[in-house]
Amino acid sequence: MNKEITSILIANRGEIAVRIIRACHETGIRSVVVFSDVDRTAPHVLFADEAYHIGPAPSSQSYLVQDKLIEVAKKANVDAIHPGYGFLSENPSFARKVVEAGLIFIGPPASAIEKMGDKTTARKIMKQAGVPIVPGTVQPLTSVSDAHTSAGDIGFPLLIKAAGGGGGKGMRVVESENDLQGAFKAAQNEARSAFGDDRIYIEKFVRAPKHIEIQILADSHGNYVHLGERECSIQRRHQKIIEEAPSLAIDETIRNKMGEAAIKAAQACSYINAGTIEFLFDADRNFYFLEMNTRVQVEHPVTELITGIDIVKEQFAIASGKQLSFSQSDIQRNGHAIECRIYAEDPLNNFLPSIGTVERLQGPSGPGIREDRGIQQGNEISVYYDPMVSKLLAWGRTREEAIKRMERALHEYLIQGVITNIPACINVLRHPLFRDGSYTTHFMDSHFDPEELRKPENDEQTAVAIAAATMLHRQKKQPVVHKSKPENNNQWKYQQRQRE
Ligand code: MV4
Repeated sequence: MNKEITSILIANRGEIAVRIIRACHETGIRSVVVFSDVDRTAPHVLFADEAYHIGPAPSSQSYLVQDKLIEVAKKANVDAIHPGYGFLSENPSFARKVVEAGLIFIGPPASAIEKMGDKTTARKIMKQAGVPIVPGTVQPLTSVSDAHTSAGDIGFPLLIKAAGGGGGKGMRVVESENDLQGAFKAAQNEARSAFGDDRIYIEKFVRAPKHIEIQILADSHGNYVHLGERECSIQRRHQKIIEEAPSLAIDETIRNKMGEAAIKAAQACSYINAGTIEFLFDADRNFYFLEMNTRVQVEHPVTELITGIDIVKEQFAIASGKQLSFSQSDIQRNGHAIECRIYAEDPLNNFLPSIGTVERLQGPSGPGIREDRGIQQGNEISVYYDPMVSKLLAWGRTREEAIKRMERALHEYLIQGVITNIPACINVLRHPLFRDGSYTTHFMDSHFDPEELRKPENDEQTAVAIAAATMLHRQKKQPVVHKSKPENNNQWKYQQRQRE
């Protein structure tokens, strides 16, 4: 059953490629990467043992071309392919092709990806397995009259979702019977053009939920463990911004219940490898299965920091047929971890990506700080890929300590050439609803005002820290000039000036 892995092709780019390379190098595995035209000088190319050019910048001609990736895997004579997240990571045909080519896919079986990719199939499986799902239909609806019948059972408000979708695309809230027919037709059309699949279903609409997810690991010998929750309610348009663990809303009793439900969910689809079960968590502390992510997630380091488990190394071990080296009772959670995703985007321009060259980049470090980053000074933030620059993580013995460290690290962060959401992250961390843990998925829309970022007096600490950081790098060229008032009294303005 053991199939030794001595080399891996990483079918990805950016920070996750670097993350996987690091795990390779800690385990003596040869790391092979691929790169597009614009990624020639990207860190994943520089860090890997070998790198192969696979095509032009658009992912459709490079990182998404399945046959090219398998061809490189053969040429480089690797044992396995790690897909990372995004790109081909949740494409069951790719997982199948990899296996048919005689390679190990470092991820779940194609059948599990396929089942969980279809949202009504996933609901049906979870219902049968006794995992709580949001009240609603488990079959796609075929007609408006079907929808009326189901709506009668479920009640309003309800949410229309696309069976072939996920990630929030094609969802529609329906407040009353009058709106049902129109919403049904519109959702059907939207789903057809977005996914080429017009099957839709309905669920009871849960107002202002929290997003809580459980990390699981499953080996090929039938052992399952959960690593507890991450709370990911701070998001905008289904793009997560801040994640933390543990969640203030989850006590040990609920954690155990959700953990058991997550394991049942994984068992129900014969899952193997690392996976995440997403739940909605409502004001009455009910939890409902939402989706299963059949890949390593962006925010996996939050769990690594509080458990000490290296999730990527576990993925390698599982894929090579080893048993999990620990059981549920061995897993301990220690302290608190927070992740801020640093995006090159402009909160004052509707969060649009800030495209350009990263002229200067110096990440923070120091006690309790981890930064997973896939770009370096001189690289471009381009229109071709996700504008995430970096994942900044802070660990503390308490939540307070983790927050303080994160704020300190955000202040240390020096980046010039593109505008980032760093000031926005600082503002969220300081918000009373973040501090007391009562925030929900509505937080960014209801309580975050980008205009606040324009107020210099709002951000005295940022101003001081930025002035200090500016001086630090000026020291290289000229003596430090001490000023009683910082010259750049607002990080956003500072970033603006750098770009002009
Ligand atoms: C919901 C919901 C409320 N009620 N389903 C959004 C993404 C997709 N995975 C499912 N989503 C939601 N489903 C019911 N029945 C609210 C959301 C939702 C959400 C969920 C998780 C994280 C952030 C969110 C932001 C808005 C809406």
